[in-house]
Amino acid sequence: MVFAALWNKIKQGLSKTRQVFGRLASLFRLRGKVDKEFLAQLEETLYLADVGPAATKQIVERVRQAFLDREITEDVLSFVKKELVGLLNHSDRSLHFNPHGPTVILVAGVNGSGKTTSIAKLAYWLQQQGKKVLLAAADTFRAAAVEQLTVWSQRLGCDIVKGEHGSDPGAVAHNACEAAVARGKDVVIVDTAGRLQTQEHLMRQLEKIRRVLARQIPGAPHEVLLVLDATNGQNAIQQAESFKKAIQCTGIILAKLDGTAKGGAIIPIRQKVGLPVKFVGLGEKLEDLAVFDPQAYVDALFAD
Ligand SMILES: Nc1nc2c(ncn2[C@@H]2O[C@H](COP(=O)(O)OP(=O)(O)OP(=O)(O)O)[C@@H](O)[C@H]2O)c(=O)[nH]1
Ligand SMILES: [Mg+2]
Repeated sequence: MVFAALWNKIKQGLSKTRQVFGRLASLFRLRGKVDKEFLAQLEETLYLADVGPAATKQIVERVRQAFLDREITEDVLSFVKKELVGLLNHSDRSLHFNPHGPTVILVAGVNGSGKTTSIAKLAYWLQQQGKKVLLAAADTFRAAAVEQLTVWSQRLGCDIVKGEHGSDPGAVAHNACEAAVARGKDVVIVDTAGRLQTQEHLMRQLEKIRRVLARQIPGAPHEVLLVLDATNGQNAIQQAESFKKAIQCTGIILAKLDGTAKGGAIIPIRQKVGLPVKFVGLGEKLEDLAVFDPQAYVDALFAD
């Protein structure tokens, strides 16, 4: 996507969160000084945006130390932006590709977090880069789940491997890898059934799918992406912590950012969980996925 179009999409997708951060921008304009009152308002705004207690405290403290009793200049805003970008940076944000054969991406998350839709969007994004994608419908738990992914595969014009309703998801994963190798595909994306991190047997099932993939293709899964629903705000953090422990996730897709003012939650997700956010979901259409870029994200939060 051209940069201007992507920029507009991020801005538009973040419109609810931007309303909260817009208050910060007017706060900078209205108050003449960084004083106690200013710091209290800064704290409240960051809190409202779901930036979380730890990061909020850290930012307020840094601003206090750097600017207390000083006139408000553009510097305060750029200082806060720089702090936010710093909190979001992660050296490992790019997608890991397998240089020797198909890249396997396993996708997991709680029920309804946006996995299947994000998979379709990710497949589209990869296709735009000339990659040949194969989808694996390993959510055999619900018949409708296979249908949903099938409809997406038809729209995308890509292959799909599926199993009978109720069949073993590991077998679907196995067949998908075989098909991808035989047909010379570049990327296999494996959809899985939604599960709660507390459902141990279902978490073990994910672990099994993972082992099947590893046996089929060296180094697989090359990515284990956890899809989080941004509207869950702080609750998403607990999910991320448990999933990370159970299935060694490599990154996060933060979906549904367009539907929430809790876009600031991306900061504690990064800070507390320590997993990089690799993509953000900004709507329900195929084009509504963006590679996560901390600078663009923070700029968009404060954009008019
Ligand atoms: N607004 C918006 N809606 C989204 C986004 N991603 C997913 N959705 C919607 O969220 C709902 C659930 O999405 P799915 O992709 O089916 O979620 P899932 O995690 O696969 O659900 P299960 O397979 O039932 O666990 C659907 O109505 C999607 O259209 C997004 O980025 N923005
Ligand atoms: Mg699904």
